[in-house]
Amino acid sequence: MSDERLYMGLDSSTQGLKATLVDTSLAVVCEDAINFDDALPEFGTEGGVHRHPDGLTVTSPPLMWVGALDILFSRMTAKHWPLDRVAAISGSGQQHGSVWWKAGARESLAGLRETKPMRELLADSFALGDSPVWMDSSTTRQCEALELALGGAQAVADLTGSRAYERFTGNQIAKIWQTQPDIYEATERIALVSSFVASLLAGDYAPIDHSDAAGMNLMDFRGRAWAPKALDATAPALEGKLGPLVAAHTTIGRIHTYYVRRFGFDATCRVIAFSGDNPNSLAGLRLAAPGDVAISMGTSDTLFASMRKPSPSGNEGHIFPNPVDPNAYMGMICRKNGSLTRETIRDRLAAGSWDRFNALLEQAPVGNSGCMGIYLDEPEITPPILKVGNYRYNASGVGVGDFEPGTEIRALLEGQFLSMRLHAGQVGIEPRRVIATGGASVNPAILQIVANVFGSDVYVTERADSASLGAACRALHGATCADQGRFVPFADIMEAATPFTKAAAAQSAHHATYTSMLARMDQAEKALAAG
Ligand code: ADP
Ligand code: XUL
Repeated sequence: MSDERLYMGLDSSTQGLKATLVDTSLAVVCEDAINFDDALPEFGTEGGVHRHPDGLTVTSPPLMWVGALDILFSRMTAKHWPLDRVAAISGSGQQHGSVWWKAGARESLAGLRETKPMRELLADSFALGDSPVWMDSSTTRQCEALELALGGAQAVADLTGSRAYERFTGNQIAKIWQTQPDIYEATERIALVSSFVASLLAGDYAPIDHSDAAGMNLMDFRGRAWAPKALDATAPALEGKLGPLVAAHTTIGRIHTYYVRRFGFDATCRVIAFSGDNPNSLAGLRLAAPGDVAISMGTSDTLFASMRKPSPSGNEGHIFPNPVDPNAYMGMICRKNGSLTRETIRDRLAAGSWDRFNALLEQAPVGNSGCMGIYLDEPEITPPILKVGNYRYNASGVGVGDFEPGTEIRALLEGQFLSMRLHAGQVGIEPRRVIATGGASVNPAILQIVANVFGSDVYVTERADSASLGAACRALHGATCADQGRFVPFADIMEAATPFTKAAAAQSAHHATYTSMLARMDQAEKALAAG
């Protein structure tokens, strides 16, 4: 039996909880995942969330995330994962979601007893039973107020890295303070999903890391400190409820004895600060070279790249501190209508089969003979279009009611990635090489469209789960920094990682077809955004 040290990454995402265990050469030793809807049906979520009747509010119960951790760790011991060899754990959480710990929760965390599931021990620890998550778009009023208080959208972006966005945690906090002040008062600590899961492992409130904190509209993203002006414009006495900020490679504590006694972890196992799913994916995909761009197709579709000189925009896109390089940043755009919107059309036209979906796609030619579509099941983030609906345009740009199945599927996919290219360009991201990840990155037909729309070859990693893999790599990075008592460059850690595989090559004629469609997509989106 080897006694080599292992490193664990957890990813508490929108739809499920995943775990990846790697060795020091970053080879995956074990992995597992559970889906919230299937494993914890008693919480009544769909796609991991509760959608409220207003069409804007979207929440998830934090106790479900706790229950998922109970189940996943129990499965690890049942499958004999070598948990006693885990030297460090880090993790990833869907960004922006907040967890509202009630006064007294800190004692419950510290006093976790291994005789019971965590879910029972923490059942009474939340001031808010249903947490706002990133899909929520109900805080337009609070966003307007923040921009007014700070001197406009560009001023908010210059300070925090993004203009005010509905899902960003500060605006969600402002809404709770204004509409449910008793809940705000009863709250001792507001965590992000990432720092929340870290708290469960460390048995104490965990600090928020700089990268995920940049998704709150509350931090000075260059100074990496809470911005007093933004805090004051959000809610009273907020800093005390947010706690400290740390760099993502920081050791925040050792694993709580609960996990040692119940699941067999070693008592010296470090907990490294958790971060958001997109920052973790950036780490897992080791994006460092200029022009290396990741497209993550999970519940949301995101596009991001590492950057040295950030130029935050008052119109769109986000800048976060880079989670593995204290001197760098990451630029990102996020589309809400990603995998779930593809699933809606797959279920309607292809009886739930991705193979059938891909076969129908091939019935329509590249460029779709000029037909285009914008499909919004949810209010969109990029571009900001709050009115949901399916918008179809014929080759002359005239709106039409429906398309043949093949044309419909092609219009959906081409529209999603044309839009992504358009907005990536607007925040100064120009891909030379695309690395694809997330659930939909296993689909070769989707990857071919991505390659042709962007005119870049598309690469994939061995596994589509870059967030939990990235978290495992960050666990190794954080532990190495702590052991050596200095910041070790992340590239040194990642030297052992397997190279990417080319999965789709760009075809220049098709790329030209897509380039010629961009202006029409821009026009159509602007018309919808203007209402
Ligand atoms: P998240 O991390 O946001 O929970 P994942 O990265 O796990 O999401 O991606 C889940 C999504 O992957 C599902 O919603 C599903 O639509 C999509 N997916 C899985 N397999 C395929 C496929 N073959 N083609 C397209 N999409 C797929
Ligand atoms: C990013 C965003 C989503 C979530 C869930 O800003 O809102 O990508 O992180 O994946």
